[in-house]
Amino acid sequence: MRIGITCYPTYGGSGVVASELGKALAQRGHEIHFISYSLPFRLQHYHERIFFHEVEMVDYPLLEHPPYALALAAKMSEVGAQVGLDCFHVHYAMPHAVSAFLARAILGQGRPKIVTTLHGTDITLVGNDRSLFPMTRFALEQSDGLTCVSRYLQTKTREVFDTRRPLVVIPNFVDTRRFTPGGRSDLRACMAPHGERILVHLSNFRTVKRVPDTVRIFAQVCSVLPAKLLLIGDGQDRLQALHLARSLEVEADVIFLGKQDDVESLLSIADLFLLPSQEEAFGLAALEAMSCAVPVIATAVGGVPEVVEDGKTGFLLPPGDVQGMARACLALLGDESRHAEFREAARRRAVAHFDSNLIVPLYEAYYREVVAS
Ligand code: GMT
Repeated sequence: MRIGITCYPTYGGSGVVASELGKALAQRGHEIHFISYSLPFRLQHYHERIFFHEVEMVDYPLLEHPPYALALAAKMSEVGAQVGLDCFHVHYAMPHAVSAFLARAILGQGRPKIVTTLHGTDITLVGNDRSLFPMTRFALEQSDGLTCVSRYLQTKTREVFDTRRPLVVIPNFVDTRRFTPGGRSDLRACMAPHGERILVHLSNFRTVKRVPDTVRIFAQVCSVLPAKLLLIGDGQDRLQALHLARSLEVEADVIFLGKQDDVESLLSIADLFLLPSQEEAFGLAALEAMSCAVPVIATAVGGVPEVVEDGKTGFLLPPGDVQGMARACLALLGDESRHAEFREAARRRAVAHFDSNLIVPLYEAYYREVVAS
């Protein structure tokens, strides 16, 4: 098939899913056309059968806010006509599903079909905003196929939009051959030169991730045993996390790595992964950590319990329960055999339920169904 994929190319789960899906589909022989305002960050290298079409924004003084949704629609229709796409697969409803609707209207042939994948905040925050609500609902109704990344998000979307449209759950996935246990010893020695335990957090540092809680949890762990905290990513709450690390006197042990491409190398040297989010439709970073045999200490919110099994592959606590999460970290770090059990269970779960070879064929089958409909 020829598939046009649109996503936010920035550091975020939906862009990661779109990029990894595009790469996996290309490997399976499909022709993939990314249509986005810049190259998604996990697509920096050349991949056979993957093409990139940049959405160019008009720069004119009258247009104080460049019309991204329209520029995207124009580019989507151009690519659709040029290569004869079977399907537009848009990640994140707003405004991508609206742009796809416009592009198809411009092409005027009822093709390409539109598949929209919902990732979380497109429904829970953006789509739920009063001003955008009717537009989001319209876009969902005009899509030929709708998928979401967890059962939680399926229920939430039905609740918020009161829609009866079929909404298929296709969970996020991980390449378990790339995200593997047993990290590089040189990297471990560089991050934790005295054999300290390594805790990792990876996100876009938005408020919903509660990054300051990550630092608070770490400070409690650090007061009991030597440890390092690796913070991967960047965003609005980075400075707050930095100041907090300073005031809790753990700054020397918190390593702000910023945005990183090769997250598998960093995750695979970790002892624990921390995800204390306020809300999380899935928790892709937690799954990637599990694939590297890293147990997850997280909050029991949204779709996280569908990924992390409480008491088996990690521990789930209420949002804001910093003490509880710190205790959970110490319970595992202080008991070697239990930690090893959790490590194995985490890896097993990622391989058995979320491997890309299991999930990508679900997308392929869904495209075929939508294109044939
Ligand atoms: O988590 C973010 O802030 C980024 C956001 C996105 O759309 O890029 O992530 C959402 O999609 C990810 C991939 O499906 C999910 O793993 C995240 O749980 C979800 N984030 C939230 O629901 C807050």
